[in-house]
This record gives sequence, structure tokens and C-alpha cells, in this order.
Amino acid sequence: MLDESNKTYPPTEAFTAQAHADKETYDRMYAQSIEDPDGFWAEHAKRIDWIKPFSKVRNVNFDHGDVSIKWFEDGTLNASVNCVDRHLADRGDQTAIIWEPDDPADEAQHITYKQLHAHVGKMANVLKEMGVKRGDRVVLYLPMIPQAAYAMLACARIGAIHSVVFAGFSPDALAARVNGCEAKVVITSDGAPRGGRTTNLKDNVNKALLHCDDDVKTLVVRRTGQQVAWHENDYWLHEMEEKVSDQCEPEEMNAEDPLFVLYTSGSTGKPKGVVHTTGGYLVFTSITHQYTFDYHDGDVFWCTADVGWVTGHSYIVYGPLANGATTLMFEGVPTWPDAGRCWQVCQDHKVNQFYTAPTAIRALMGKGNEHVEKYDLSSLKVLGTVGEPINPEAWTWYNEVVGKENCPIVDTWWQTETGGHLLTPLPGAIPTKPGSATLPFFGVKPVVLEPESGKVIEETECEGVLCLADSWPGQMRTVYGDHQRFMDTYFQQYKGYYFSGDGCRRDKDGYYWITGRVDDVINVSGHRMGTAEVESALVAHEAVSEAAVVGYPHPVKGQGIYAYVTLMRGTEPSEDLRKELETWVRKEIGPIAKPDLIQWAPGLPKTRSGKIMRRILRKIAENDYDSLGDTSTLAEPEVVDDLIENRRNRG
Ligand code: 6R9
Repeated sequence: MLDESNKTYPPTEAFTAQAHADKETYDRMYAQSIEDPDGFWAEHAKRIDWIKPFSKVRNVNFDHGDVSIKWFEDGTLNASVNCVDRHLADRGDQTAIIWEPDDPADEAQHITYKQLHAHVGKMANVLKEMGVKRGDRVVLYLPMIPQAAYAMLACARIGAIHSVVFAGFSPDALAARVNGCEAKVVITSDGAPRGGRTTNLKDNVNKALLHCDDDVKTLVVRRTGQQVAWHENDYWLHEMEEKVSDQCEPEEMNAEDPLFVLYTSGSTGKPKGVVHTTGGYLVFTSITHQYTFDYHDGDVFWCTADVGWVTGHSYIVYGPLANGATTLMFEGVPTWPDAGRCWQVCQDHKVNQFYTAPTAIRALMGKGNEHVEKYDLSSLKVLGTVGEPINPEAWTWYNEVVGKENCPIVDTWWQTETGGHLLTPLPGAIPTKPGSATLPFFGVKPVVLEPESGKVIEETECEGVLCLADSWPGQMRTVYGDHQRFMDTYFQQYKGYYFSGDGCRRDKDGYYWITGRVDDVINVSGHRMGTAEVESALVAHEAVSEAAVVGYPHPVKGQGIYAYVTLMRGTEPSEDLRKELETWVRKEIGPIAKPDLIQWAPGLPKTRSGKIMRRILRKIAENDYDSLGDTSTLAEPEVVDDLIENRRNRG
């Protein structure tokens, strides 16, 4: 592996000269944000239009049992007004959204702020017409089409809470989320083209709704024109839109009213509904979008994430649109029709900031430089990465081949729970090091704790678990319908701190290096997967008696899914059964959860109290047999030898 850990890459003088922040500005603003958080955030909350100004900036308690997080609590605002209406006067005819369809032969669309306003107004009125009221939940299960952004903003406009479900999730996973937040309406499309193939989304919704309340209505966007099975509670968006006006009076929302729920994997089987509220989230996504990407008026910003993930929420929709940016939305995949697709889009639309995940960078790096070199990438100014640690090889390729050593790379560490960037370089201010998310954003107080004792480590150079000592405006407020779970997950283990679930190292310069999850969450292609979710899908199959899932290093995905499976007595392992289990998990959760490797395990290593020793399974999956640690406390130490022998046989 390349050792780049001591190399630093300072921004060029020319870049720094035009940037929002140089090192001195960063130091000054960071210091102020820590010494006087109330003053700092009162000042920066002015970037948002308030209907009624707030008088109190923060009201935060991190004590387990009594956790409560409030920002700008007596202020009122509307998120859709901030993302749309307030730009009409100055930039009504500027493009708000560039939509690049899956097939490069189809033409891109440019939607101006004026048009966005009309689309959002119509969709908001359609939702009202369907009976959606302030506080109701609406699930979005959509391809990457502009209607996804319209729908989010339409919900925000009428005070409904959206919950976007990634369109790659299975009908079962969708049903669990519709039921979890008791949604009134599901918004979907007939089909979803992606990488030249089409998924029948409406069909998935039909299957999901068999497990949901009969009253749930479906609003369908016509994307492909394909045939769909129709039910009595189904409505076509284009038909509904004919009946309503495009003017919709926005609801006056409290800063702490929920804006959305987004389900994410945790270390137990059931996904958590992460709740974000309106005021703090909008302030935080807007300020991070501006400073982290050094976004300037007129820039074209492209985040390649799907709106089904938090990255799409914060950096395709809310952050950029709150800043009056031109945000690019891409329906396709980076490798279809070929590995030049992203660079062609960058060239065609003169993209200035490009934000993607290490897994995409690695996949494209593997296809050869010629796909990049064919295109004119001179518009690029800043490159971003998110989702998992980036390996130095991929970082260097991104820097040299894509950025021509002329674009700072911002490695942004954050989570669904944090709403926006917590650790990241500001591109004009902070010299970068490949693989490090560098330093905290304004107002962010990272601490490294000893994992066992929970003691805060004071030395600069150290390694431990990453916690946050104080709140920031974009922090999640609760788990939907389960505040106890929120407190237990994030505030119980280390008293008085928010526990991120990540391990990290801090180097002599105070830079943070994320070492990965310390809980039972694995990170597959930048997507979070709870090992327990995959395990419960596996044991739901009649042939499986027990399953244990761990992550292992994967050259493109970062981590792959390694499943140890014990079969029911009398069931013989076979290649057919292996395929069947793979298909089964795909169906139960979705394609992203398909195990990369299934190993038949006659027995699993357990403690005498019956706990599966994942530490050992992880080592075996990594082919690292010399550091298995103490196995003598196992109920049946000999199962380990069996597993090792099986692992060796598969090479
Ligand atoms: C935004 C997002 C969060 C988990 C997080 C960590 C990993 C994200 C990272 C990173 C290293 C980075 N992660 N960004 N690890 N360097 N720059 O990805 O949210 O899907 O909730 O995942 O992803 O492990 O805890 P989410």
C-alpha cells in the first residue's frame, strides 16, 4: 500500500486568494465558534430567512436519560421558501437543477428557480388534495428525477415530513419504512431507468403495500410510460397536477418541527428513523455547502449520491438550493454506457465542484485513465469524497488524473445522524493529507476517548473512539417514535458525549483519520449495512439455522459482506443453495445487501454465554490467523480450526 500519510498537499496560492476562507480565517472562525457558540451561530443563522426570528440559539442536554437538543427553538421559517421563493427576485431565471438522464442520448433538463417554484407549488397542492396535512408523513420511493426534489420541497412547504427510501430497497424493506413512520402517501414512478436497465418501481410499491394499511395512497410520476398495475388508491401526478394551482401558501414551521425522517442501519436488526428538524439542519447544510466546497454564486455543483441517502438530502437538495446554487442531479451510474460517463457530464455542464464516494473512484480508476483524459475537465475547482475512508491510491488518482493536481480534495467525514460535514478540510485553508478528513468544521468539538475506560485522551497523537463533546445545529434530534433508543444508541456508552460509532486516530498535527466502525455496522460501497439486518434475512430462510455476518476488505467496495452460515441439520451445502441464499438476501433487503462470500460453517465460535465472537470471524474473513487472540474462553474452541480450514480451502 502506498504510504502517503506524511505528505501534505497545501492549496495553491491562487485558490486560496479566491476562497471564502484561508487558514487565518478558518482559525479565527473556528475559535469563535467554540468560545462563543451562541454568538457564532446567531450570526450565521442569518444566512436563512426566518419568518419570526429566534431569541434563543441553543438549548442542549447530552445527559443520558434526559437528552434534548434544540436550536433556534422559538424561530419560525419554511424550508421550501428558503430553497426556492427567496431566490426568485435575484435569480428566478437561473438554473436551479440540471437533470442529466440515465441515457446520454436523452437531453438534459435545466429547471430554473421560477420553474422549480411552480413545480413545488403544484406538487404541494396535489399532496393537500390527497389529504396530506401538516405533520403527516410521506414516503418517497423514486428514481433520481427532478420530481424527487420537488416532492421533498413540496412536503417541506406544507409541513409534511418526508421519508425518502432508496429505490434499490426491496418491497419488504419499503413496507417496513412505510409502516415505521405510518406514512399516508407513497410517491413513486412507473419505472426507474438506471444503467440501461429499468426497474418496475410501481410494482415494488404494490408488493410493499400488501403489508401496509389499506388507506395508504400512491402518487405516481410517469417516467418511462411503461404498463403498470393500477389500484384504487393510486393517483397519476400529471393528472392531479391539471386540477391544482401552482401557487401554494407555505406553512410557518417552528425551527424544531421535523423536516424529514431517514432510515439508516444501526448495530441491531431494525433500521432507525433518524429525525432532522427544520432550522438547525438548514443553517448547517447551507453553511457547510458553502465553506467545504468553497461554493461561489454561479458555480455548478454536482453531488453524485442518491437522494435516498443523507448525502443526497444535504448536498443535492437542501444545502445547494438554500444557497441559490445550480445543483446537478444524475439519474444514471458512473460506469454506463462506459467509465467516462461522469467526466462527460462534468464537461457538458461545466461542473465546478464534484462530490462522490471512494468506491466510485476506485471503480473508475480500475477502468483506465483514457476514460478521463478524453474529456475537458478544466471547469473543476474542488473534488470531494464521502462515505468511507479513502485509500491513498484512490486519493492520488483522484488528485492527479481527475484534478490535474489543481483541485483541492475535501475528504468529508459525517453521518446520517450529523446532517452535514463534521470533519473536513476547507479547501482554501487546510493542507490535505491523503486519507485524512483533517480538522473539525466550525462549531464541532471532536474528542477521542479510550474505548474501554471512556476517558478523554488529551495527547494530540492518539487512537480511540470518536465522540463529539457538544451539539451542532445539524445534529439529529431523536429516533422517530423511540427517543429511548436514540439516547441508548448515542449517549449511553460514553456519558455526556455523542458517540459516533467510528474509531479514529489523531496525528501530531491534530488531523483526524477515521479507522472505520467500531460497532456491528459495515460499510459496503459507502452504504451502511447492519450485520444484524443481513443475519436476520439469512436465518429467515428455511435451510439456515444460524448466520454471522462480518465485513472484510474488498478492493472496490471498501468492505464486502462475508457471511458464515450454519445449515439446518440434514441440509447439504451446494452451489445452488449458495446462489439461492444470495438471491434471498437481495429479495429480503435489496441488491446492496447481497453477501459477497458465503462460507458454510458447521459451527460458530461462541462465548459460554452464547455470544458470537465476531472479532474472531472478522480475522478469519481477513485471512489473518495469527492474531485471533484468546480463543480459550470459547464454548467449543475447535470450531475455529474448522472455520480456518474452510477459509483456506476457498483461497
Ligand atoms: C455521510 C454518510 C456514516 C458512516 C460513518 C463512517 C463512514 C462517512 C467518511 C467515513 C471515513 C469519511 N464515513 N464519511 N469514513 N471517511 N470521509 O456517509 O452517512 O451513510 O450515515 O454513513 O460512514 O463510518 O460513521 P452514513
